[in-house]
Formats: sequence, C-alpha cells, structure tokens
Amino acid sequence: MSPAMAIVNNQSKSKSKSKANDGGDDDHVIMESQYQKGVKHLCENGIKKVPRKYILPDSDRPNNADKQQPLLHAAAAPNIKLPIIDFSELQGPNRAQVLKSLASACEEYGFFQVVNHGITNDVISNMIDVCTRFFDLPFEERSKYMSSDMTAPVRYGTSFNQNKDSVFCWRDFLKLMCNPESLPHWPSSPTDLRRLAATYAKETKYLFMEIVEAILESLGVWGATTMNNNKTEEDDGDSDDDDEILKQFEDGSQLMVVNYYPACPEPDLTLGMPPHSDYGFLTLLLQDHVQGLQIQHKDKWVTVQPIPNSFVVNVGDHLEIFSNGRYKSVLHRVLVNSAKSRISVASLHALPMESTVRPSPALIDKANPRRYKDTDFSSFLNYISSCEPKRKNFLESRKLI
Ligand SMILES: O=C(O)CCC(=O)C(=O)O
Repeated sequence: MSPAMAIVNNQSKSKSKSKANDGGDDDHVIMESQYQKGVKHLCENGIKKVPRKYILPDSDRPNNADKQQPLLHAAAAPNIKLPIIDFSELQGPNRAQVLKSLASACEEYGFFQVVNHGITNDVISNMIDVCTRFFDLPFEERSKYMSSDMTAPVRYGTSFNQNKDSVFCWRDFLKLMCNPESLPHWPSSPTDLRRLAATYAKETKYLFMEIVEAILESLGVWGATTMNNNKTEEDDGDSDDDDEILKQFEDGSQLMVVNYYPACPEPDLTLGMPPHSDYGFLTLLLQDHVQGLQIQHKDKWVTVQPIPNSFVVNVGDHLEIFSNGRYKSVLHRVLVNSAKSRISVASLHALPMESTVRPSPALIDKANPRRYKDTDFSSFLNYISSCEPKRKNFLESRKLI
C-alpha cells in the first residue's frame, strides 16, 4: 500500500473512533487525519489544549515519579553539564588525557558535548535557519515529502512512529538520507536547503570520522579489532585493519533528522520524544538555544543545558554492542514547553546497511564474555516497523546476558 493510501484509510477508519474516545469534548474532537498531518499543522489551526491523542498515561508523563525508578519531577530536574570534549585538544599533545575523558564520558553518561570542533558558526546557524524556514512553509509544501517508507531518501512526518504509536508525541520531523543519490530528492524549497544541508552533512560526517577514530583508540581496539563477517576472532589487528574499519565508517550510513517541537499549551501531559536510545554507532546532535533534551543518568532524568554552537554526542546501540557493553547507549527523551518552539538536528551515523555489528573480539575475554548477539540494520528496521518502540527494547533484544 502506498503511504498516501495508508493515510486515507486511517482517516475513514478513525472518524467514528475519535468521536467515541473523545466523548464529545469539543477541544478533543479532532479527526485522526488531522493528527497525521503533524503537530505544527494542528497548532496553526489553533488549539488551546493538548488533544487526547497526545496525552500520555500518568506513568509516562514528564512529571511522573515512578516508585521503582524514582525519576525526579521534570520541572525540578537539575540541569546537567555533560562532560565536555575540547576537540582541538584531541589533535594536540593532550590527546591521551582527552581520550581518557572521552572513555569515562561514554562509560558513565553515554553522552558528551564537543566544543572547538572546527565546524563554523555560519554552517551551524545556516542549518538551523534553513530548517526553521522549511517548517515555516505552508503545510501543502511540507506534506509533499510525507511517506511511511522508512527507506525513503526524504521523509516528513510526525510523532515517533506515526503508523504505530497509540499516543502521539509532540514533534514533527524531516528526515534526510545523506548518500549522494538521495540529495536530488531533498526538498526543493527553501531553495537553499539542499546546498546548506549538504554542507552541514559533509562537515558533520568529517567530525564523526574524527570522533570515531578517537573512540576506537579510547577503547584500546585501534589496531586490534574486527568489525564484520569476513573477519574472525583470530585475526591480528594491523594498520590495514584500521584502514578497513575507517573505510567502513566512511562508507556507512548517515541520516539527518530535523526535529521540530512546537510550543505546547500543556507540556506536562506529553513529550516531544519518548524515552529511546539511538540505533546507530554515534549521534551528533545540534540543538538551538531552547532546552528540552533530558538523559537518564543514575536513574534520574536530567536536562542537558545547551551550549551554543556545540554538539551533543551520544553512544548508539551499535557502539554499546561493539564495545561489549563498556560504552552505554543511554535513554533520552525530549520535553516541550509552553513558551517556545524548539529545533534540533540529529545526525545519526552507522555502518553500511549490510554490515553486521558484533562485540569487538578484542573486548571479549573470560572476565568479559560476549554480551550481545550479532545484529544488522535490517533486523532493526524490521523491529521498529513491527512494534511500538518503547524505551530501549531493540538493544534489550540483542542482549545475551
Ligand atoms: O531533540 C533532541 O534534543 C533529541 C532528539 C533525539 O533524541 C533524536 O532525534 O533521536
């Protein structure tokens, strides 16, 4: 079925359903088809309350304090300064020291913030600006890119997985695959989007490559690792292997997800993004000046304080697997607020789609037995298209112990 068909069918199915659910409350009588058009569209049509479609059960709301996992009230959640990695120091005589900080950030937080990374403020502000202008376009223009095909080169949509989520989250998105064949499919409006987003993609990929090299070195697997099916545990690492690994990352996939979170009339009832971990190896996140990202740290939700022009980098599921659990792919979520909309750009980097990810043999021994099954991109896609992703279920499904 084409994506358009899927939406048309939802519309006719859910007219009577939403009336029944909403009990005649005018604020809530909004048809399913309207939700499918996204939160921005909903807000543009004027709403004063959060429709039921977005209202989380008490236990999942931002301010819930779960008894088993006592997470702080969101409003009282302390801000956190993530460990800061000064990228320019990585290139100099203090590299060994910075690698140690990098390792402990990945072990303790699964997150760090990169400053002095060499991507100019212009490239960054141009990206935020052009993405803002994209979301400012009339709905008819944005909706040209709506698709439920997870492999589409460009995809505009809403919520986390709008075909599966029973409760929607308060975000719209534009997803851009970053391989050269995809670029001609990116939105043609605003007219400078392709140029500015392509520059941004190229620069973040370069930064990613530098960070990956540092991460492999910090794990002590540089020169001693194997990554894919063709290698065996007996292979000795050498510089050819290192080149091969870097080549795989160079050829790997990059997906840019532009998240738009409109201001929300009742932010305590919903979330911009539910708790999730990222599937890939590393994510480089750019956020505007509005805070909203929270990470789970020591069983508490803590808010990440944005640092202008920095990147928030987080360990993805593939890196947790590759590091045999030493580096942590940590749950994070996004709060919305009643005063301001927020934009973020997540650049998700992974190995090529056909690669197998497994724990590095160099990190397995008697004291540290293999903790994860092999995995690949298609098992992840099958997983998310067949269920409502809650928390970090996919990674859980790969665990051996
Ligand atoms: O908007 C943010 O701060 C986080 C976005 C995110 O978690 C994601 O795109 O996976």
